[in-house]
Amino acid sequence: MDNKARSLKTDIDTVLNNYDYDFSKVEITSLGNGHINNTYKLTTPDFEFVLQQINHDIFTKTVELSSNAQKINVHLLQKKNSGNYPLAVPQQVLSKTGETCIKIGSNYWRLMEFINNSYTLEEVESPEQAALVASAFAEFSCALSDFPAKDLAVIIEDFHDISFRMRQLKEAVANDIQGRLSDCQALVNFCFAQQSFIDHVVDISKKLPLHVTHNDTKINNLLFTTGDKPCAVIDLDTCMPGLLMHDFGDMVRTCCSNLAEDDTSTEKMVLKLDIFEALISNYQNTFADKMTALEKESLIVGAKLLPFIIGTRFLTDHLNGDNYFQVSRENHNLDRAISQVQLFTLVCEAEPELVKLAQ
Ligand code: ADP
Ligand code: GN1
Ligand code: MG
Repeated sequence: MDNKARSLKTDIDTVLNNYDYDFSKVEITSLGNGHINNTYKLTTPDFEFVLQQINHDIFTKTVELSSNAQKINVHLLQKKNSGNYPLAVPQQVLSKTGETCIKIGSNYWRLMEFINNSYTLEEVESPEQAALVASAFAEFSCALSDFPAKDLAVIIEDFHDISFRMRQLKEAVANDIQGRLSDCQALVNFCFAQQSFIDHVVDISKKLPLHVTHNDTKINNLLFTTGDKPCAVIDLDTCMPGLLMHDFGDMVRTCCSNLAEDDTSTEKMVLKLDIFEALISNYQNTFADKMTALEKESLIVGAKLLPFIIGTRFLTDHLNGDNYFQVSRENHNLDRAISQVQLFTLVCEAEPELVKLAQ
């Protein structure tokens, strides 16, 4: 064990002393491909848990974050118990003093129930699977349609506000603190040239109703079980009042490309139209009359917006020196930005076909 691993083990032991379970024999392994938090699986002879170190630099309202998740879980569990929510609701485990999240030194941690026999996928393989994915995320928002949105703390202000994200990009470009601008000037110019699309997003956003949305519906925030069936929505960190087009758009972003988010062979990127059709028809059908005509129309705007907005966020982070998203290689955020902007371009080009598939 190196020093880093030893220090992590010591921290985790201290964290676990706060819980009423026997962790004397515990195996710790890393979990998932999240870009923000550090997540571990804990296995004891009797139980399995998920332990998460919440990134406090990004989630500055850490206590509110776990308290939001608690409120949502209580609501979803009631729905489930009355037969109105088909998925599992992974519970946060309360500490000995009843807390949903605990602070050790300067770090925040929480313990969660591990859903048995579950795993995540990074890619959707068939339209049938895409249909299940869309229904699962739609069931999640539908079950929260009578949740009082004002009871949720806003964890990250202006999270999907494209004007805010463009201002952040403009600032990063003006400062160019890492001297990286010259390598990505063309991409920056491309982003700023999308003003008419941005204006359209701003205009339609004002006319759409707020829902409690997940705001990070990438495919690996869904747990699957035997037979690749979705069994739980996870990663509730950014659940806030928001727009359905954002949740739908992030599903398209992570299900409809044949390439991973950070794949550098962007010339080989194609949009999987059969997957798109399965996503949109099942998302709309699950909402049924809970979705307005304008919301239905907005889903295609969301399909363009999410690759674009996340592409600009990766580009901003690249210019700022990779402070936000975890990176594992040089230019990782730039690679992600190039790939997401390419996906945005493909979705825009395919728009006439997407509109037909949405009918
Ligand atoms: P991040 O915010 O870093 O994306 P997540 O909450 O998505 O963190 O968790 C990271 C990974 O941990 C997930 O992709 C999944 O593999 C696993 N995971 C999280 N919660 C659970 C759970 N309750 N049961 C089983 N696995 C889980
Ligand atoms: C982050 O935490 P994770 O990896 O599920 C990010 C999302 C991005 C995503 C891109 C709080 O999600 O907004 O879409 O990376 N989460 C936050 O993969 O910024
Ligand atoms: Mg996640």
